[in-house]
Amino acid sequence: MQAVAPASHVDALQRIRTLLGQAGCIDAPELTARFLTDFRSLYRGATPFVACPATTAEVAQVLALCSAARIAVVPQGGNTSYCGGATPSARGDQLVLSLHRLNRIREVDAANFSLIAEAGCVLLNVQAAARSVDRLFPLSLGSEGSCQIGGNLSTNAGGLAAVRYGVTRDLVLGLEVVLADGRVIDGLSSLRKDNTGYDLRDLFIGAEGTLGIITAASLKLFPQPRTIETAFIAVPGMQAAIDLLARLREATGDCVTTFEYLPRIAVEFTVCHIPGVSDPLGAPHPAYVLCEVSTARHDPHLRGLLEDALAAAMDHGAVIEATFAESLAQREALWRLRESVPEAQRHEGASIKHDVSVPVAALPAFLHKASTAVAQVAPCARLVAYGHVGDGNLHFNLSEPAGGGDRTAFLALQEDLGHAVHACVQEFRGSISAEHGIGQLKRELLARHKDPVALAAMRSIKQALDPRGILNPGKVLPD
Ligand code: FAD
Ligand code: 2HG
Ligand code: ZN
Repeated sequence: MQAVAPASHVDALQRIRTLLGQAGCIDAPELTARFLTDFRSLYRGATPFVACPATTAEVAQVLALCSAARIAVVPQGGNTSYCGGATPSARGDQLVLSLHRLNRIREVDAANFSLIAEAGCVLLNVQAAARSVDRLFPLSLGSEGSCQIGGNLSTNAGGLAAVRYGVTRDLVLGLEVVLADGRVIDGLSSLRKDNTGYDLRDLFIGAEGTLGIITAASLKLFPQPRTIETAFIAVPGMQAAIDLLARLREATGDCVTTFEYLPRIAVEFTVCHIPGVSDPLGAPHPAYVLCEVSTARHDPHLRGLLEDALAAAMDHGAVIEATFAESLAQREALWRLRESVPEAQRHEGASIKHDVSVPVAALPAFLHKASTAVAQVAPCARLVAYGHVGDGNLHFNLSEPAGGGDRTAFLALQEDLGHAVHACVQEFRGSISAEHGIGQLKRELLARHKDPVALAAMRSIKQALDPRGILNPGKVLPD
């Protein structure tokens, strides 16, 4: 049911409408619909309208008005996140603030290896801006055609090149942030070194819009890779994959850029459901690694180094067979296979996801233990544990039983399965959310797994920066 807004709300909302004009307000239900549910359709919300400011000054004025009238604000980027962080509550009293019109690249500085992008820039466009001056912005996600840099920063996204370049947090030099009361922190520094007190920047990264609205970011760039080798490698299992990672890091002088693990079932799902994807290797194997190594110089020896390392690994039984991308088209096909896994899994019916991380070396033991634990809870569930093992991050996902089994019974086990997996995560001192954040989905989980002193400190920070509690309430922090 739609909440009845108090007079001050009505007045503030009207002033926001006047401020943003027609171009800055989305009202029609057929247009607002996509802002009101999350990518996985887990949540459905409502909003008075979708506010779409086009400048930082407009964001600041909207926040000042919302703060005065105590209207909750739910920032939204590309709306591709997995935990419902960008979806307003169903009450209809939270204002969705879409950043998509704040989409300018303000500056590209090839000499400083940096650029300044507004929050609503689609990630693909940030990458392209870097490429236009022969630089690399290395953040790379399957959703890069629609997620926005503000969303990437706010979720501290990981993605497919973090093993080499780090997560989003590692790629930031400075931020411009609008605070809850409308004041603006101009932290758009392009400095590499700046030890002038508390690092506020890192507070807003990964805060999922609960501490401030990121309006622009100064980002680190890197030299464009000149030599790239991409291999699809069959391995006996996780232990072999982890051994191989260490071997390849050493052999290539730490040039591994991507190291993604795929169990056989993930390849089967994609071959079955994604048009144009085929199995890169002839015979089936227990598991695979999509590995990319790259250097910023022309290096005719890189392929040889990789081949020698793979041959040595083969002698030790850590590699079964491998194939290399010999063209851009083949490279893109291998990446498509990997990036399509989430979509392919959707075609297999309901899934229960666990985005977890443990220390890289603990992955084999974790996988064994957690697989055994879930098999006891749901023997027919199909485990699809894949992902960014170079970062210790597994998408420990379960698909409903094959052949149209009882979906309701499977979903009823969600909590028990979560307990089983997260108990193993805890045992290995891992994380219950490696890269997808907390949103509204994992708030209770956070309460159970976060150190209580850390949680109390988080609450104090929230109170200090958002005393009226208007910034994305109901997200991240447990009640
Ligand atoms: P949104 O979903 O719009 O918002 C995310 C959160 O940030 C919300 O809490 C929102 O309120 C807040 N927010 C958004 N913009 C701002 C802002 N300017 N200021 C303050 N708060 C803001 N994630 C990974 O980490 N690694 C992957 O490999 C990966 N692969 C994916 C593949 C696919 C096919 C899909 C669909 C998703 C994938 N994701 C991945 C998840 C998702 O794309 C990321 O979390 C992404 O960073 C979200 O960006 P967004 O712009 O869509 O943010
Ligand atoms: C990926 O790595 C994304 O492809 C999505 O983070 C993971 O769907 C998932 O569980
Ligand atoms: Zn991922």
